Amino acid sequence: MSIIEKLENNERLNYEDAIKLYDLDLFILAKYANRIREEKHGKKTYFNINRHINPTNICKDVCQFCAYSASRKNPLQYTLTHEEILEIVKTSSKKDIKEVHIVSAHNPNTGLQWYMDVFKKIKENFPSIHVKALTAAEIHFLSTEYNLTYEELIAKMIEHGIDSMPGGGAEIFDEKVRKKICGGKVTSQQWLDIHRTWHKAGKQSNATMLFGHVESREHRIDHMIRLRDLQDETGGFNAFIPLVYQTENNYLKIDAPLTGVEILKTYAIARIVLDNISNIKAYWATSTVKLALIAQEFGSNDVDGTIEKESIQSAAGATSAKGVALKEFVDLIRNTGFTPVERDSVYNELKTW
Ligand code: V47
Repeated sequence: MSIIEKLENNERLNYEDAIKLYDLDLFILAKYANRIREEKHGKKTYFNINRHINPTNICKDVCQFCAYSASRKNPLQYTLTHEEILEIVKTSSKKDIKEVHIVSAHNPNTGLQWYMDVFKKIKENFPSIHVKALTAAEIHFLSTEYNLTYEELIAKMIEHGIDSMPGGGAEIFDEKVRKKICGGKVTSQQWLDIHRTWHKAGKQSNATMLFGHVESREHRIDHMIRLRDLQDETGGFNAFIPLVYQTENNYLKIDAPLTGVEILKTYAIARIVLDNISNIKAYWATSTVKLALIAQEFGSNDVDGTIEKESIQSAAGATSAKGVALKEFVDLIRNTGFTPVERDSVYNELKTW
């Protein structure tokens, strides 16, 4: 059966089929990706009102793509106190945020309780705010550093008030590429095991993929299929987030950044291949707001949130440092013919704007 026939029949694609998708014309892909988007979500585009907080940039690991962590490329080390973090949450809570998204570097100097107690303090002071925190890369770092199993650490996370896990640290699962770009940190198998353990504890998470560096199209498909397999097993992923590689201030020199067509093809292919992950998020901080809006026509149904302050991608050249204003965000979604729907962190609908 040809790939077009399989798409027409809405069949699950295997690795070999999925590779062929990249050879299709962008607008053919758009037709099928959009058909699935419309079946699942109609014209709704989800976003949330959230605040990103990055408590420390001191990192034991050296990932070649990272411009955020303190290193030779970024000599400005910082570690926020819990009081400073609570003050940030307090200020943001007045703007009606529903979520704090907390991601740190792997700081070996703070002790485990510095990582854990802040979540408890946020929950005690702001019980209605969803705490999305600790990537699988951080969990692996903490479990190694403090000699805890993933199960033990996850039990502590839940006890300290973490509601869901963000999707960071996945990068690209292919072992050879991973060794080149982030050797030494959480392995692909460990990343998947941590999310499996989190899902088995009854919790939900997201999954990312960093693309546009030294990986090939085959590596992206392999990444998506490994996620699809785990999702078949647990059903715990809410969203897949392809992160477009930002090229500045890091060690990985890329001569030819991705074209808009390649980025849109990747969103569309993610929508087609990941038939068991409901939400495909065009994270505007890495795609740009404009391309995230266009991506709505290519299978994606989520643009992340207002963010307020963003440090990881903006350190590598993205224009996301200050987030985006709520009204502007909503108007942009509406003006592109979609319905802006505010969601909570686990995709319950809160308000149609
Ligand atoms: O895993 C680091 C990425 C991620 C660069 O779960 C870079 O809702 C692009 O995971 N260019 C952390 N990306 C951010 C993240 C995330 C973001 C938004 C929403 C969610 C969610 C998760 O940032 C890391 C890494 O892959 N990153 N450096 C860079 N130069």
